[in-house]
Amino acid sequence: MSQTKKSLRGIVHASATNWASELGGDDPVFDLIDREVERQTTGLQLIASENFTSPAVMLATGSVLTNKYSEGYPGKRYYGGNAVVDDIEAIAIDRVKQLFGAEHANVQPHSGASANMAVYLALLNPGDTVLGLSLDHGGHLTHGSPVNASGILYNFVSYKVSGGEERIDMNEVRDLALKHRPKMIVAGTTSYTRRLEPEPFKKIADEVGALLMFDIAHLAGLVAGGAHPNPVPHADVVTFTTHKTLRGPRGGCILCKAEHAQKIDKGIFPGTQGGPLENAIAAKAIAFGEALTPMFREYAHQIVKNASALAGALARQGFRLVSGGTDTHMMVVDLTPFDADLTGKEAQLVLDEAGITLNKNTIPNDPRSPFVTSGVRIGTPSVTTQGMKEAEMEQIAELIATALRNRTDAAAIADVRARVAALCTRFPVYATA
Ligand code: DSN
Repeated sequence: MSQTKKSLRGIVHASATNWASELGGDDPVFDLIDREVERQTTGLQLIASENFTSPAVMLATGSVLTNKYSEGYPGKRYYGGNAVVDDIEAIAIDRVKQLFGAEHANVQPHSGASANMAVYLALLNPGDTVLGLSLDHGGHLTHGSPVNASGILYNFVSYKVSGGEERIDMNEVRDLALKHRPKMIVAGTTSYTRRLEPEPFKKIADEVGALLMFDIAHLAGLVAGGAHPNPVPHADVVTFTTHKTLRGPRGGCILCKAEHAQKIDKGIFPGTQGGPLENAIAAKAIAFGEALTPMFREYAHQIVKNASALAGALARQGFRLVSGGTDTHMMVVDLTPFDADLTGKEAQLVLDEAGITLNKNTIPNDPRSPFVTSGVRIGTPSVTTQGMKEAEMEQIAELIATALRNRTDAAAIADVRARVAALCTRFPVYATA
C-alpha cells in the first residue's frame, strides 16, 4: 500500500479539519490576524525595528517544530527525537557564522534582551562595572537602565552623545573607561543613527583590559549586507535580533570568539533559558540563507540610501534631524523647529490615523518625558522590502508633513490616509490568492 508523503505545506492546506480551531473556521483570532494583514499592507510601516519577513520564514515559524522539546545543543539534548532538529540548528549555526565571519554562534536566544542577559551572566559577576550608552541617548534597556535587570544586577556607567554634534564622543567613552575600569564595554544602539565604528571601541577596551560586546540588533541586516562595518572581528561578543534589518523571525542570536563559546552557551542554557524555539531557529536558518544572497546585499544598501533620501526630504519640510542626518536605516526627527507645540506622542497618534506607523522618541536632552517626547524615530527597512526607492521617500516626507501640518483637520488626515493606501497598492509586500 503506497502512502502519500507528509509535508508541512500539505498539513496546513489540507488536514486541519480534525481540530477544534479549524483552519478557515470562525475563530475571531483569525479575523483579527486578517485585520493586522490589512493594517500592515495598506499603511506605511516606518518603525525602525520592524520589517516584513518572507513567506518561507513565516511558514517555518508556524511549523511542527513548535511541537518539539530540544533542551541542550545539537548532539547533546535532554530529549529523544532530535535528529532532525539537530540538523536544522546546525544549518542555522553554519549559515550565521558564514554570514558574519564568526568563530562561534548560539542561535537559541528568544530575543535580543535574552541574548544580552545571557552574555552578562556568562562573562560578568553581579556588581561588575560595565559601560553602556544611556537609553535616552539611543542605548537600550538592557544596556544598564535602572529599571532593567542589567542595571539592577550590574554597575552600569552610561556614556552619552555629545551636546553639539549629537554623536558618541569616543573621548568621553575613553575617559569613563579609564576612570571606572569596566569589566565590559557595551557598544550598541536603538536610536542612534550614525555608524558605530568597531575599531575605536576595541582600542579603548584593550587599553583598560575590558571585554567588548557589540549589540547590533538594529544593524545586523546592514552588517550582513555589507552596508555597515562588521564588529565581529573586533568584539569578544556580538548580539543581535533576527527580525529587524535582518528580516528574519522574531528572535535573537549571539556570536563570539571561540574562547568564550562554552560560557556563552551555558549562559543561554541552562543559565537563562529552557527549551529553545526550534521553529524560530528553522526560520532563522532560512533568513540567514536569504541574507547570504546578492539580492540581500542590494537590499541592505538600498535601506541606507532610502533613509538618507527620507532624512533629506524631511529636512526640506522643516524638520530637524538629530545629528544632522543618518548613516543607517533610521533617523530621529526633532519636531520642535517644525512646530514647537507638537509632541512625539501627538505626532505618533496623528500619523497612525493617516496610516503611517512610527514611534515617538526622545531627542538628546529632551525636556519632555519619554511618554511624551519631542521627536519621532523613523526607519526604512519595511518600505525598502516593499521595493520603494528614493522617489517614494520624497513622497513619504511630504505625506508626513502634510498630516502633521493639518493635524486637527479630519478631512486632510483622511486624504493623506487615502494617498498612503494608494502608494502601498503600488508596492504590495505579499501577493494574495
Ligand atoms: N524595541 C526595540 C526597538 O524598537 O528598537 C529595541 O528592543
